[in-house]
Amino acid sequence: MVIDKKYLDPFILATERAAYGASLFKGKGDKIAADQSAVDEMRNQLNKINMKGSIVIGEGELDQAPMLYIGEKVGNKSGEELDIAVDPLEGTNFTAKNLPNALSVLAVTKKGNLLHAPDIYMEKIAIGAGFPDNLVDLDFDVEKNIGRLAEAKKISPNKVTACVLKRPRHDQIVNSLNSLGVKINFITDGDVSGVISVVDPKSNIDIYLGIGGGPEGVLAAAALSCLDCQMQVRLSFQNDDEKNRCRDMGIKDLNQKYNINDMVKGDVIFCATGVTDGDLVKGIKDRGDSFEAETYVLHKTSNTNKIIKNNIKK
Ligand code: VTB
Repeated sequence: MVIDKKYLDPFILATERAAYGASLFKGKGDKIAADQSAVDEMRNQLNKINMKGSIVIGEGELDQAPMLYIGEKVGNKSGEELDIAVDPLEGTNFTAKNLPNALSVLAVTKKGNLLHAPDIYMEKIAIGAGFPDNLVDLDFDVEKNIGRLAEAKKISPNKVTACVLKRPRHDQIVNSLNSLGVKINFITDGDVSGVISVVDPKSNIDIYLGIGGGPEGVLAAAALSCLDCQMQVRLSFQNDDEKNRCRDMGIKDLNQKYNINDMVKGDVIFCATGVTDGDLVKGIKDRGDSFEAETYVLHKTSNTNKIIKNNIKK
């Protein structure tokens, strides 16, 4: 089941507009206002699209988020039934402090084809394309994963580069990587682009490891599913309330490991527009009556994999 290519432009415009909305708050120290502006712009554009769309990953559940909440219907109620995962502003801190790598991100599948990930933490491991299946696994220790990856790449473990979100919860992973001599590229936020960096030839990153947001995990999986990469995740619970919420959502096995095909089925569109300049794409440039936006676009069935630069009327 293919998503018609005609959907590419209107979805690209949704992340372009959201990135523009967020960019108005660059460096202003107000991450909530930046996020709200991105949400408003994205929602406005999504509602113009000829589709029966459903937000499956969004700003939160209805009681926490009045807009782009999980379950919200978007689109003009004609056309294809689509499921949409959105992160209108991935990197609210980056935007508020005018730091690199803030993005506006979305992914689209046919109805029923995207994992409804709860907004809790998720363990993640990801590697690039062209490796034997199941080379790395969340149940292997760091030594084993790095050893198997190094062997497949025909390099020694101390030539491997890993990307890790800088958080105390990753101390043990970091100690293991240090003792193997692995080079670590720390990020302070933004693990959607962190995970995608395993496939970016400019980044030299071989593996992504660590715990980050669940919704961000599914968005990254949508991108990697277009690129033949490997990723495995598992929900990571902080308390019983989170476990109960997941049971209520219909998740039976709380310890399940999900591979890309368990998270994203069939055709998928992925768009990420830069808010601030970043590793993946450049940020929004204000040109007076218009703005310039750079977007990383993937569409599995049309083999679209490109960076698009557009000039858009404000
Ligand atoms: C994670 C990560 C995101 O925020 O959700 C992180 O996936 C929050 O983690 O990419 P902490 O609770 O440890 O701060 C991001 O970095 C940005 O939204």
